[in-house]
Amino acid sequence: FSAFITLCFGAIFFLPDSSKLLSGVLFHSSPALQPAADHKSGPGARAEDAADGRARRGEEGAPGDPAAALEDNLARIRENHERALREAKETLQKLPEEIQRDILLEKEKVAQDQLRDKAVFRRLPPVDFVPPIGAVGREPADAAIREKRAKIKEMMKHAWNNYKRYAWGLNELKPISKEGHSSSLFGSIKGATIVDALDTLFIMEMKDEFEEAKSWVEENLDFNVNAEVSVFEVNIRFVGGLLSAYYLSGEEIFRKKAVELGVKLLPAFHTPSGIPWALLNIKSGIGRNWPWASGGSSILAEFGTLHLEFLHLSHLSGNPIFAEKVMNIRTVLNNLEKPQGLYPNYLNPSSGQWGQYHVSVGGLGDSFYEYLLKAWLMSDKTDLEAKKMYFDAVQAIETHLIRKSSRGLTYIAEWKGGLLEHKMGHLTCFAGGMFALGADDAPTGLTQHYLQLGAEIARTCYESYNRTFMKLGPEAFRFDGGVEAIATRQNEKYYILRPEVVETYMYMWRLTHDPKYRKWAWEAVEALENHCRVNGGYSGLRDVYLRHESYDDVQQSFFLAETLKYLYLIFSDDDLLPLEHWIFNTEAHLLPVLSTNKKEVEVNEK
Ligand code: DMJ
Repeated sequence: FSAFITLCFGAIFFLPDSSKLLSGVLFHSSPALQPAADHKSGPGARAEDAADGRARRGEEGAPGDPAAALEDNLARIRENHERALREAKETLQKLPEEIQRDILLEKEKVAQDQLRDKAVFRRLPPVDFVPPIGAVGREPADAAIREKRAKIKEMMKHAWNNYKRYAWGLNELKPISKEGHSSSLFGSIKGATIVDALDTLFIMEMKDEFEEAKSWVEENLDFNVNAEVSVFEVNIRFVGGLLSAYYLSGEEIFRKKAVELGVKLLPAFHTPSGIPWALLNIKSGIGRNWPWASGGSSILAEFGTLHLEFLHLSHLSGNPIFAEKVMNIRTVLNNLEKPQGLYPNYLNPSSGQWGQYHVSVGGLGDSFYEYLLKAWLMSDKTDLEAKKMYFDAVQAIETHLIRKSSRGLTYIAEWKGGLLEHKMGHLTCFAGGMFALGADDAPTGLTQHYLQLGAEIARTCYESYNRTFMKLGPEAFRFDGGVEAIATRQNEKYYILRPEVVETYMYMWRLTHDPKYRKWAWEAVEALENHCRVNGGYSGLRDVYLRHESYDDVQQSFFLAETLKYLYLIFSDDDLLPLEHWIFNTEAHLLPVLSTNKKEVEVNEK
């Protein structure tokens, strides 16, 4: 045993970079990196979740035999832990020189791969820029709507000007302290707010601001940094933001930067299964997973939310490598058995097997489902495999996760090894828009059903806002213990300027033109103005049920990328960014439908 421990410490302290390699395997409780803002898990949360699951045994909605399901789940956890331990032991049975040699070999391989990948960037071919459809719209004819739209543009100016004044070039703004804010999600990459805001500035016709943002990108946006980043966050905000800015403006700098960053992310896929790591050092090319994720797993909502951007990277670079990487993710998923047709949130990139059986349409799962539907739509409806995967998944979600409260509110619960937790996250509220957006292509006879489901989720999420003092929704709300659509735990009462509820209003408005969506959206605007607006910008709130604001002092970059963009679109005519031409990535960045892929992806009837 003592030899084992000595070897452990030897490996960790004396070998260069070995801690990085080993930490994903050994130190699952390492506090060095916090989980992504949207992935509020962590060792503590996991234990609490397990306890909750036990308390809820036999509750309404739990399918099958709960005791057997729990036993199954425990067996799987045990098996995962044993496997991780075996892998750690195998590594540590090697001599320190052997471990060092392995690390050097791995480093060399990564360096060679990076050299090969960089060649992609050097050979960037000329492309014909296709002028964007509906990138700027007309003024709405109705004066009252025009005024509301102008108000939302003024909000964007307030958010932008304060970022510019107090945090220019940094990732985000602290609107109370009036200084910059940096999250570990982007490592030392800078300028998240600038890149996230580019397309919103463009469609709002804030031309001077767009030009200053473009100049900053040209002169300062630097990916040659020694930084460990979240692959998912960097992809949706930076790659997505740059692609969107390119497709709207035709400015080459954005294409060049998007491909340059895409190349930097490629080493994340160097795993035995090709399922990418969650975290990647973009200088060394070494990746690992969140220490809190089940048995060293990658996260469904992270590796499942690269598809749209990576297809566009291949399209704009003329190199298929990006598309190949994400199509391989799909192959791995299609070859796996799915419990009750559901996709667990955790997948181990080394074994290619599922981790814990947790299923969620909110945090950890959400945008994977969104990207299945949007892959279908973005392919000009030729990617039949994506369509099938989406509708199969939605059917399983309806059967096992969607429930109605006793007073008639439809909600999407979380599924933990066969047991339901009757809680819905703010993040989950995007699903109303998703169901409605997919309705047209639903299996025969189900179009109306999915539109209706979208409307019911929109109503539930509206209630989660309306039942608070601030009229802004909490991070999570529950349907148990006698409450409906209300947060009961203190750590779920915050609102961080998230977009998902107004995102669903936007799709529902576009698809139904029911005036209540404009009414609800305007209530959200008023609440933002009354409670989140401060001199230095917009701040999140710690508790939406309190009578007085307690600010979290962060103006999230997605407030400019998503929340304000969706609100602006709700008060614009439909010819601004028509849905049949544009796909919104999960950060609301715009990607045009790619009609050139016809017939490339057929259904895999496995
Ligand atoms: C955004 O970064 C994206 O919408 C992501 O898919 C989920 N979370 C945030 C906003 O809440």
